Amino acid sequence: MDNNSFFITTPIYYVNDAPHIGHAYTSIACDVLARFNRLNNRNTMFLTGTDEHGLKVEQAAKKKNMETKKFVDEMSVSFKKLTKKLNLSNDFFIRTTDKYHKKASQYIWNILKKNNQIYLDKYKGWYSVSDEAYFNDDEITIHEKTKKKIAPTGNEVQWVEEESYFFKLSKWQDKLLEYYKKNPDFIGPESRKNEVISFVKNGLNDLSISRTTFSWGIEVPHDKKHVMYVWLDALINYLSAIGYPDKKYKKFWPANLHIVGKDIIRFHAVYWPAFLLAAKIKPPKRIFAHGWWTNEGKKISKSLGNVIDPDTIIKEYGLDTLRFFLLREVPFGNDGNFSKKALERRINNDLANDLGNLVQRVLIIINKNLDGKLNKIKQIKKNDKKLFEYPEALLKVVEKNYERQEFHKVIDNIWKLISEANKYVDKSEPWKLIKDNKKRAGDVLNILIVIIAKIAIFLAPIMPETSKNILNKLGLNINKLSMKNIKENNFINTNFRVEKPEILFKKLI
Ligand code: ME8
Repeated sequence: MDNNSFFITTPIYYVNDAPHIGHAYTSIACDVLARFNRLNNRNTMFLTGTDEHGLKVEQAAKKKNMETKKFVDEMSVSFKKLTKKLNLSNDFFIRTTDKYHKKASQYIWNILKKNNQIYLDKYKGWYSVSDEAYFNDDEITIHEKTKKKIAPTGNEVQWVEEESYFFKLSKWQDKLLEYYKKNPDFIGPESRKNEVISFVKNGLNDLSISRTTFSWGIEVPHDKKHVMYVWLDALINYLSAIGYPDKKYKKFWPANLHIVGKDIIRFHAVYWPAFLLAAKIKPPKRIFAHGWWTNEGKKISKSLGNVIDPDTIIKEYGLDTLRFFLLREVPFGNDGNFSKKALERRINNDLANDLGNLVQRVLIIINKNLDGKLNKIKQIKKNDKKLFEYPEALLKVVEKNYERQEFHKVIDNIWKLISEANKYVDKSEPWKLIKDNKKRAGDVLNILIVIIAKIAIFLAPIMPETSKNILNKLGLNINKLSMKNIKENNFINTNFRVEKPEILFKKLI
């Protein structure tokens, strides 16, 4: 693996239904990390896509009376469209119905077979189509109202008895535990890590990895009756998308980070490393499982009719606002509640009052009193130092925050700089200085310009359009900047004249 590379992935989403705010959340988080790493000059690969096989998808197509392939083609487009609507910077979009992916999956199957990791037997047990997962007897309960048998996820299960290939997962229990110990950063956050470890400690059953009662999947090599278990097929996307089995996959493998929701941590932190170790491929470096969003306090579900369409929120409040809100409101890893009130509060306080106001008042004074002209700073005084030196220290903190996927801390820390800058404006009162000491006023304002430009660079991964907009007002372009500029001050465009700025964020009443 190239040491300077950064490979980040979202889960690939099932195409049984339209994308919603939960999918948007994971994708935005990954996008922020991809953008940050690119700005930090790392060779970045950001992958997302759609998971198109399995019974759940096949049944969804049937419900719509559509031919399955036609259905998945259409549904996949809606996820692809979402990447544009969210301004994702993904380098690739994988579909598991693509040929190269099928080939890579069969290739891995053959390796597992050759390595004596697979055997043929009969599966007898519970299966939840909604979760595409098998459950043990002791995990099943009866639903109070419907009296139906349900998995711990709340989804209905059905009894399955069929011939199936099994993966010798039980054999990997100790090796997995050893792996978690040796690689303490493999699973985040800590609470999920403990959950996974205790699950594995409880003992692992061999895993059924093929089905025979339907055909919407990747054919098992040399046994046409079977299709691969959709999770084996899906997890392999992380390899097939970067060229596996061709050696070029090594440029980005092992992946730096798989970000997933807490619902699918078991598949990523138990099954996936076991499959990989069994195939003699290195596991990814880290898996982070974030929390679950509810809508105004209620579980988001189609049957409750409270699914949040990201498109509606974007139309009402703007994309960058949504990106900001999702990552600011809830510590990454915790569950969160989506409420319009909370969103509006963030717009009014953080965006309009703090960020918007800073940019607005500084640019207006420059436009009005200095003819819009930006200038080199002539003299840094003692009182300027705290603010002037803040960004470089902030960069170190933010890098650490990003390494731990602490987006809320990243934003909180950037806002400390914004608040420091606003305090500096209040204290130095450039509107007064301009009358008494124009030279000093010029320095104060040009110091603020450097700070605002740096704030915009810090914001670029999180709010790309807002950042572009601010930089535009200063005659700068993010494509010509990087995190390196945080450490220097000579990138300001002193040939540029600042125009009377338009308001960045309007307050909502
Ligand atoms: O599980 N809150 O796909 P999926 C937060 N195809 N995140 C949410 C969410 C919510 N309410 N709802 C969904 C699959 N998500 C498999 C993955 S990967 C090899 C295969 C997000 O369409 C979250 O990231 O059910 C969750 O893990 C993912 O969508 C599940 O998407």
